Amino acid sequence: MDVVRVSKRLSFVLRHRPDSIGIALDDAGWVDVDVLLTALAGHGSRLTRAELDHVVATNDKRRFAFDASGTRIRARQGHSVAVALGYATQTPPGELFHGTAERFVPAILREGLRPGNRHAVHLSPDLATARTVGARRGRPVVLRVDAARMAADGWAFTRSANGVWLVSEVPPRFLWPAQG
Ligand code: HQG
Repeated sequence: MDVVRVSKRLSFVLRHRPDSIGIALDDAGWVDVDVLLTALAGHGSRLTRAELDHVVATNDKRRFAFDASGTRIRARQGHSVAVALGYATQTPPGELFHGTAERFVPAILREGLRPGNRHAVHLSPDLATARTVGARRGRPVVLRVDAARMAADGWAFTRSANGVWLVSEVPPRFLWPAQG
């Protein structure tokens, strides 16, 4: 089994296109594991439950989660389909980071961080993680987010179980380039 390939397929199905294999997610993004495995098998990706467990357990960014009973699975974040993930609002650390590619910086400083196709803007708890995220798209630049002031102004932050902070948008007044 190619673990990375399976992870990418799961991300695609569980975040963006469950319909591509003929399944539907519930309101919180869950689908029965049996339903998922049967649908994947019917669309060219035969996978055992043990293999799925392995992918979920070893995923570098803990992208997927089983429910408490282990009978349902969902993506922890990153959806473009409508789901209510149900993470509690939390007070963020004083500052958070966003890694992006150099070419996006002028637009971001002008109009703020927008969620794009996803539901939320994704923020990293540390500079190194943000740089890695930014490097996916080109020469990385890290922006610092004044999360303390945003929280004080009433913006709701949630934290995914893998440490990614989510917020609906970040207006430009809370952003500035980070050094290093
Ligand atoms: C940029 C991965 C122009 C934004 C990563 C980013 C992360 C703007 C891109 C997670 C903009 C959207 C999320 C504006 C934002 N003008 N560009 N106003 N506002 N952008 O992939 O944060 O592997 O949707 O900077 O590791 O890069 O999927 O978001 O470059 O944690 O689990 O628009 O995805 O995790 O790109 O990445 P994305 P992201 P996974």
